[in-house]
Amino acid sequence: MNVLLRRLAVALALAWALSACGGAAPGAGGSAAVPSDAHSKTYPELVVGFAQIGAESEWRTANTRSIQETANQLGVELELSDAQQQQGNQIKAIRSFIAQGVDVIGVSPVVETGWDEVFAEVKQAGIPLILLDRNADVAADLYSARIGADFVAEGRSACVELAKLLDNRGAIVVLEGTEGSAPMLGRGAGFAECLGGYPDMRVLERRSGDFIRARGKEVMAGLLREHGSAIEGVFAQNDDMALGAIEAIEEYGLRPGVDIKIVSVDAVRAAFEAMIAGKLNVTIECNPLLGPLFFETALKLANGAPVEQWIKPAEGVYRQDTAALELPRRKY
Ligand code: GYE
Repeated sequence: MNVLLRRLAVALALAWALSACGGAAPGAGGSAAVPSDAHSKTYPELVVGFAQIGAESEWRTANTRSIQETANQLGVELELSDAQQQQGNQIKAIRSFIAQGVDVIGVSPVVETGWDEVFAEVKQAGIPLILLDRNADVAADLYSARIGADFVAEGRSACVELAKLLDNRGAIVVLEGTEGSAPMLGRGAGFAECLGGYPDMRVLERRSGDFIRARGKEVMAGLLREHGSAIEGVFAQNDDMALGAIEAIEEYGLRPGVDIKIVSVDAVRAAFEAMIAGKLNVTIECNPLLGPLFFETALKLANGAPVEQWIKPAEGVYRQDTAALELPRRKY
């Protein structure tokens, strides 16, 4: 396709996609409104590089799918790299995107620290950088925008929900996500801060399950061996680890959701199924369907238009009482 035709195709596809999925885009009611002249604008032939973390959870696979599907809908060329949970691989991918001269770079930083040098290289190359989902601990002028959840608020909500389930008292274990990652740190901080208001709720142990179901099961089995039925509540920092913990609790001979209350984060379909079965009590939503917001922001940046520095998707809290009603509506 020649360049002009391709530009037109991208503009039309964008106009179509934004009108078709605008309502479905998380946070669509928020900050990332499309300029009213979007239909008449031409867009450059866009090449976007995205350095994904890996495929550690259902959340992550839904996130990757959303990015790929939106790129297809828009006819944008997407260079997608899978870092298999290694920061070094993400840094290599970003350097190769710079060498290729892509128009916009996106990354979901596996951990918060260690990004200054490579982000400065992106800036030096004059390429806009979007942090998708996870945050990085860098100066604000090293990236153009972050699109992702408020992890601290999610941790606070989890604490409030667990306190309600336990009548404000009880012994809890925390299954933490990847050590040093933004959601692990943020959810942990929000949970701990809120727990300060509940003097009769105490954390017995915090242990990492790396956001992986099998690790969640293994860690929970170990905690049960050590503490047995003294454990009254679990805060799993994602649904996959909660699902693993549910298996461990059943194998131990206790009833998940009844003998041990469980609150987790993400709101993937399997969490709704577990709530319907009475085995999971609450899930705090963290929306992975960030593809539309990501490309909308990438197109704005490629056109030199202003964007907000932190774009937050809209999210809710789901409990057992509405799980059956919600399940058919879930998109991930
Ligand atoms: O909660 C977890 C995934 O960064 C918000 O990463 C994301 C987290 C999500 O592995 O399931």
